[in-house]
Amino acid sequence: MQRFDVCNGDADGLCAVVQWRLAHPAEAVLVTGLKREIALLQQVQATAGDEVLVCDLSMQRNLQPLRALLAQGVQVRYFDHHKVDDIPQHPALQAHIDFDPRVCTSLLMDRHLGGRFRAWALVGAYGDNLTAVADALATDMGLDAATRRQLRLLGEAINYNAYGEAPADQHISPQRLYALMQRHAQPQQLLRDERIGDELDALRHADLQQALAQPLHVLGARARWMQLPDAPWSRRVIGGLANDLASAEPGMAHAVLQDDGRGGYVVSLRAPKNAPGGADAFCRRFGGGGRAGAAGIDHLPKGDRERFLAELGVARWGD
Ligand SMILES: [Mn+2]
Repeated sequence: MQRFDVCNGDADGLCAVVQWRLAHPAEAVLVTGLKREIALLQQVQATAGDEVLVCDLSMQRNLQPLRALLAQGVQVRYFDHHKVDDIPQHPALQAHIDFDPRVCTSLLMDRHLGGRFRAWALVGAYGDNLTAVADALATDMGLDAATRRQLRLLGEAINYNAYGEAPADQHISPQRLYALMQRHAQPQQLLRDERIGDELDALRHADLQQALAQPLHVLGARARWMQLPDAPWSRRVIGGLANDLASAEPGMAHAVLQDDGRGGYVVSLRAPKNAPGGADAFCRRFGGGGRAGAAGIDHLPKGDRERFLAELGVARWGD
């Protein structure tokens, strides 16, 4: 019998599996990847009687391989907080799915395990940006402000490590990172005994400094934009940078254009925080998509940049 642990390579995914394997120690094949790699279940080569744990990967995006595994007689435990239309009813599927915006997969695992490895759950929750929820839980368990801050930095740093277009953009592979995390029943021990937390935190800040050294251009009264070169640091930083710029100037929309090395740009767009609508519709005009407040374009040809900027300067935001 083989076991497979399948998870998103961000903090929430890794911290969910860490909690499970601390509670249920056993050899398992870890299948994980970059943050943008969601369809991971199709990589699992399991047969009847095998066990598969899935954490923090949209069931909607993995339905086909899930159904195939269940039909083959594989036991599946599924923990996730992304929207899914219909959960297959099958005796071999144990599903822990909740799309309440105040939970993440690490917190669902924490609920299932009765809070046994809660500090790891907090790291996952901080990584998924559930700062207020995590702070409240941390305070409840008696953690002081300095420890809360440490766990938050670790969660954000592990989350940051999952960004990038390719494994070569990552400071450490999620497989190696998981192995370091798994050795410690408490994340505080990892922070004390290993350098990886500090390394990831320092890298994240160095990336942001490089980005903020690029010129920030103003377009009319309501938009600003920045261009980043074709480099690993810019592929890691683009999403977080757009969020930081948006928070710093809530009255403005922000676009970050990153040279993709293929004759165009990857675009990350944020509507003004005080009128958080229209980003998805704007990006759709250029072949992109996303959510009302945060959207993007995978490839904006260089020849379309001037039109993009002209339209950005006069765009209307909000609903
Ligand atoms: Mn998550």
